[in-house]
Amino acid sequence: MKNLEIASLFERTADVLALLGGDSFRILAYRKIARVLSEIPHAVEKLTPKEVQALPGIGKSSALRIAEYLSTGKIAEFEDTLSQVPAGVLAMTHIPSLGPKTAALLWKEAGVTTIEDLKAKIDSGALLDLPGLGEKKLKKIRANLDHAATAAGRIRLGEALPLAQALVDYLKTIPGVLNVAYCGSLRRGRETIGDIDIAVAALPEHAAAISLAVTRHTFAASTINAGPSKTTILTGHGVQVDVRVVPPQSWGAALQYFTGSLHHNVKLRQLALKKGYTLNEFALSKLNPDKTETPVASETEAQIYNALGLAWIPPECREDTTEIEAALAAHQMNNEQSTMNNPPVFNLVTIEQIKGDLHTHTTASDGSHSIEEMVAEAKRRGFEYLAITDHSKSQFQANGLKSDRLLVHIAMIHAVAKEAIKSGILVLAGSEVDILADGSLDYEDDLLAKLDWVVASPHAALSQESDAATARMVRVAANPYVCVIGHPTGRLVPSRRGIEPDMEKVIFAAARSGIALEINANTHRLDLRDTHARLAVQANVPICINTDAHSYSDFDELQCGILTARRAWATPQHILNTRPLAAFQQWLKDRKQMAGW
Ligand code: DGT
Ligand code: CA
Ligand code: CA
Ligand code: ZN
Repeated sequence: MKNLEIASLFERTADVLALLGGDSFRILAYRKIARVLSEIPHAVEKLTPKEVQALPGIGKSSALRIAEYLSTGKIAEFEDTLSQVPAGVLAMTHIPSLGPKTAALLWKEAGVTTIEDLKAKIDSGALLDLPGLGEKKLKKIRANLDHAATAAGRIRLGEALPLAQALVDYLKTIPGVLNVAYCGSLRRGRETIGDIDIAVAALPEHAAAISLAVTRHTFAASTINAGPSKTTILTGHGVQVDVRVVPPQSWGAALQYFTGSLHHNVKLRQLALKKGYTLNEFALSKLNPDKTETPVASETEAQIYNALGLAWIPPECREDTTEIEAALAAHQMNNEQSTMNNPPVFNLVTIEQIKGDLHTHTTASDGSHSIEEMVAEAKRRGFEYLAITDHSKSQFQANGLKSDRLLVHIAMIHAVAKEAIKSGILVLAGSEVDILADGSLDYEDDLLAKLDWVVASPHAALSQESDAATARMVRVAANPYVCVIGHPTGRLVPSRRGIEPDMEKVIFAAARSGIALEINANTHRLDLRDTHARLAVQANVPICINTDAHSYSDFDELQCGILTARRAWATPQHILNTRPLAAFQQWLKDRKQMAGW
């Protein structure tokens, strides 16, 4: 698939244009194209020119550029743009506190072309005379350069969540803090997080003390900026945290603004302008004929969305993927109550609604706890059902079970299940069966028939061609012994791409045979990823949000799976394991009857 290659070319070109002071609309448009290309489920090389042009944000000229890349392996115009800026200068723009403007200044006025060069020139004092930089700013840049390796990268959702939550809990204890929440990509539940954004509501007289408190937190390895309205720290692991203090009456506007996404906010501001308003981090305001502004909404997000004629939009949906259109329709339909209730389309699944986990491991393969221990933990967490699904024989490095061991294991699970059901929890004797490269399963049919539950997952042959991967997954979806396909692409965040089947075909195959697809909640996987899960939601294919727990703490990652499902606009009806025990058992019974199992 060429999608990511082309996306990164558009992204890099946008970076270079920003450095050269190019047209901001064009820069934004290229970034949007990059995002769209990286998220569509189809290989772009398989789309017709017409289909490419029908993608959101892609006009005729960009469609031509993409076609040019597909036939020649490059885009001449972009090559030209890219050649105007040295790679080291481009890399500098990804250092926090060193945006495109400063990078251009350092390059053009001081001849800095690499990060090493920049470090040396700061240390020797050679840059002190540059206009618009100053000693303080240079010190900040120097501090960031030491963390450049991590600061330029992104961290996983599951790593960022506990950090941000700890900071939010801490800030709640600081005098004068009236409200505090994390915003940005973290609140939207993205799989990776560039930096953590935190908004605080407080009266101006408390701002300085709050800023000081942030810089004194144990996480703050260094302070990049400590102003009254914005404080930026770096944690020991090089994660940047931006904390912004806003007046209490601007709370909703600030939450909305700093949650983004950028593209969602751009659309929202356009809508505001069309209605004669302006929108910023302080308020939605009416533009008067004499150019003054009168605030109309700012205290809550719902007030702002409603004043624009929209239903409130859950943060996870704010990615400029038709959520504004949906909110417009929902608000019109439900004008009176929209501030009270979410309209059905935005009534997204919550963690409290999850009734069971259908993919877990024990010491029989590579888990850390016994069957009894996993059942007790599941019960403690309030689950009504649990599937024990240890690895199959091909996963020898994970101590996968050979046929004879599986038979004993099934008997042991059933013995535990007999006791467990008395206390209200259904325990299923399952297996996580490898999907072999050709789409067949890792056990014989007569053995599979003895199981209560089968998760079929790809673990090997993850670099096969897209067409082979499609055939593999379509074939396994038709296997009567499969209940759910686990982590369907086998990708790892952020390092392994996994297989890239045509997801629409895989989802169609799942729909046809009545099986479920998994959102694996492990923060390294999140597979189905958000965009794939959204296709499954649209096709009404049931989704299991499973933790794939190998130990007790893995159950905590359920939250990452929930966020991914919410990014897919999944309501509880779309999620199989929100069903109460009886309804879930009925689904399984129907599945087995239909498959002749
Ligand atoms: P990240 O940190 O790369 O994972 O992604 P975000 O979405 O958290 O982006 P970030 O941290 O740069 O900014 C947080 C939010 O603040 C962003 O989603 C929208 C808003 N924001 C940031 N910069 C701008 C801007 O230049 N214009 C507008 N309208 N909003 C911005
Ligand atoms: Ca951020
Ligand atoms: Ca930020
Ligand atoms: Zn597993």
